[in-house]
Amino acid sequence: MERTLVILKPCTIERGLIGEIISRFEKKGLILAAMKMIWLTDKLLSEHYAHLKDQPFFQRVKDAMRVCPVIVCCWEGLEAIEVVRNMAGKTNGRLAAPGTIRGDYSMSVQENIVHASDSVATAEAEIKRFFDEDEVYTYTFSYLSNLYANDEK
Ligand code: IDP
Ligand code: MG
Repeated sequence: MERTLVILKPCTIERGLIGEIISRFEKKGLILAAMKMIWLTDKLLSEHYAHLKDQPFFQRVKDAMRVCPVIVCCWEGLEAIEVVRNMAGKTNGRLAAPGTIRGDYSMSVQENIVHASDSVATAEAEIKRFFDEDEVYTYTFSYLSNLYANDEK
């Protein structure tokens, strides 16, 4: 099983879409391993978006993530990182395919509803960045046999 980090961005909180977005991950069959609401700091965001530090929109993107508290969550499942990235869709909401989260809820490159880890290495680093070890739970679901075949688990 893999774990991946998702952030519901301020645009999602302010538009009242928390339940709808969380519900998509639940319905897909991902298991919630951790979740909390936090007000991000510029320092944490500089780390999180370090790959954008030379972009003209770096500060603007960080500021947009601090408009209000966000919800960070960790979802678990087989190949969860790729599954969640595919569910999120392309960065630009206008180009994201209908049926994806960004494709269904976003008209913007910046205000694009969710952050989702993009590789095994980033998922591991991002989960550590936002959660203490004892905030990420391991537990078994009785309905796991309905989600996966025996040889998939
Ligand atoms: P991703 O979120 O699809 O992984 P990244 O390239 O990692 O995309 O960029 C992180 C975030 O920075 C995006 O989700 C978006 O909010 C913002 N961003 C990326 N490119 C642009 C841009 O060209 N203009 C404004 N904001 C951008
Ligand atoms: Mg990214």
